[in-house]
Amino acid sequence: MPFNDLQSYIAALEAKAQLRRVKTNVDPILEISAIADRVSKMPAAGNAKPPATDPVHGMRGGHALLFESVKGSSIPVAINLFGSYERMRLALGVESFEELADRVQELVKPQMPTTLIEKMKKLPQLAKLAGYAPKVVKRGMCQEVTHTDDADLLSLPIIQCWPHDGEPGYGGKPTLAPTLSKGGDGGVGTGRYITLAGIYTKDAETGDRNVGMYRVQVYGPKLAAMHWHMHHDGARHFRKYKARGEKMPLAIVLGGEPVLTYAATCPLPPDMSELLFAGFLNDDGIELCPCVSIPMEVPVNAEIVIEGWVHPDEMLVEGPFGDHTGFYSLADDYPAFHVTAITHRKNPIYPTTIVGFPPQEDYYLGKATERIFLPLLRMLIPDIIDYHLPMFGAFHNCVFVKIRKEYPMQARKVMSGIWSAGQMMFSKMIVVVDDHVNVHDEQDVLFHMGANVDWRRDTMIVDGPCDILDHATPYYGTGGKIGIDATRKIQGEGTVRDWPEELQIATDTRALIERRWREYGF
Ligand SMILES: Cc1cc2nc3c(=O)[nH]c(=O)nc-3n(C[C@H](O)[C@H](O)[C@H](O)COP(=O)(O)O)c2cc1C
Ligand SMILES: [Mn+2]
Repeated sequence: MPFNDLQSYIAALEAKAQLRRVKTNVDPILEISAIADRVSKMPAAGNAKPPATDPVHGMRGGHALLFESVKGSSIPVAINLFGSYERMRLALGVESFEELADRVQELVKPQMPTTLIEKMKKLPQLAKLAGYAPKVVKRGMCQEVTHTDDADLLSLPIIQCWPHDGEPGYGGKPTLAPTLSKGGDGGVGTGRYITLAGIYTKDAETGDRNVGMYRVQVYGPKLAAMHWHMHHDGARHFRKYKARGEKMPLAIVLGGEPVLTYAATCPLPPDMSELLFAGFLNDDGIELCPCVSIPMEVPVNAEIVIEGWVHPDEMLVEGPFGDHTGFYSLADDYPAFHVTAITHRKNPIYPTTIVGFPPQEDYYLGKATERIFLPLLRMLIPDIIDYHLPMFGAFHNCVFVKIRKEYPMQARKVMSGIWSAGQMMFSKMIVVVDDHVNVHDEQDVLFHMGANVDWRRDTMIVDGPCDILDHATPYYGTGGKIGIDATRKIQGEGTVRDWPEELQIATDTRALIERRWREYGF
């Protein structure tokens, strides 16, 4: 069973020797992130085996860390909480991600009950689905302590991750956006970012909720900037409020059920609720309570909630920020967020993360998604047997796909499918291999790519939307992507000479040497 709140999850990590407490006083500016970066590259705590889907890199991630004494704040900081396979599985309450993939598969099975008996059999399952919806109650633990007028972002132990984070003028962008009202908090960003929060918004028309993990740059006690990418749902919600000329209520949620943190990173379709999905992962609906200063509901079991408004026409220069690409994403204009309240439970813990050169904690969040969303990807593109996002492909930079090829140019059809499948559209390089290749073995994929590809005939370069964090694209958010067909070529795929067989030891010889192996005296 997953956990009800962050602190019971942390207690479980400790019980399983997955957590290190750090009592030494540390600086939230650069020091915590440098420690976390080093630890995330160490061997994984515990002695679990690497999963078959990540045989080489599966055993990294060190320990989760709890910094008990942080300069400038009375609140402890937790980091690398999800930063290994074992911790990620524990957070989701499963032995393997495949368990959840199977449950997702069950959910998306296109079989409708036809007979009355079948319908009745399905009923409990449907009733259960309704039980996954969030439930609103009056008040929550997350509101044990409430600050409104005295709310102060700077009282939280918000970290600075990388040296140039928030540096005015770095990368050539002006410090102040022209639309910023210069009163109040000043308008110059700090290098401190909230990095592991769920951003709660509602659709202005339909009231549909969205939860997305977007970084938040701190500007002052009550001012911050919201960095949602234009392709993400937070930005979509904001555009609607802006079109109506209305301000947008928004809550930044830290902690709560660990499945919530994961759900906030999930590439769900635009109108599918992350809260419903978290309820599904949790096997029970998430309890919410009304915020104290805005029309929004937040998880009762959260550690800390920051409430406020995003005004439609007020922008701040957000960034630069050391990003998951391993490079700085440069400053740009993003909406300003005005804090109206900070609530928290008694004795909260502040969860955070850093991103950068892999592996980091986000790798394991991504790997959970790779596995759990395979049934959904296969529903869209049934040709796909399996896929793999290699650690050093840094998410969308590189995707390996395995298909059972049945007709010419099928690999290209699959590439086009991936480039139109939700956030998979950002895939910058897709390598398609045949079904006898182990797609999780990067050497096997490299071997077949090297051997089977004619670079003129077997590649497809297209233009399209790209990750806005990609600094190599010629334009912001758009650029070129490559598909590489590393499958065996057949008639109808351009000029194909006689294609030879791949080497294989004869079955009877294999059996013979197996039998006689000890005789050879090795
Ligand atoms: C650690 C981490 C940090 C992230 N930071 C951002 C961010 O600053 N802005 C953003 O738009 N997406 C960010 N993402 C990716 C989104 O959370 C992810 O794409 C999610 O699916 C978006 O949800 P949405 O489709 O509801 O918008 C981050 C993901 C992780 C794991
Ligand atoms: Mn969403």
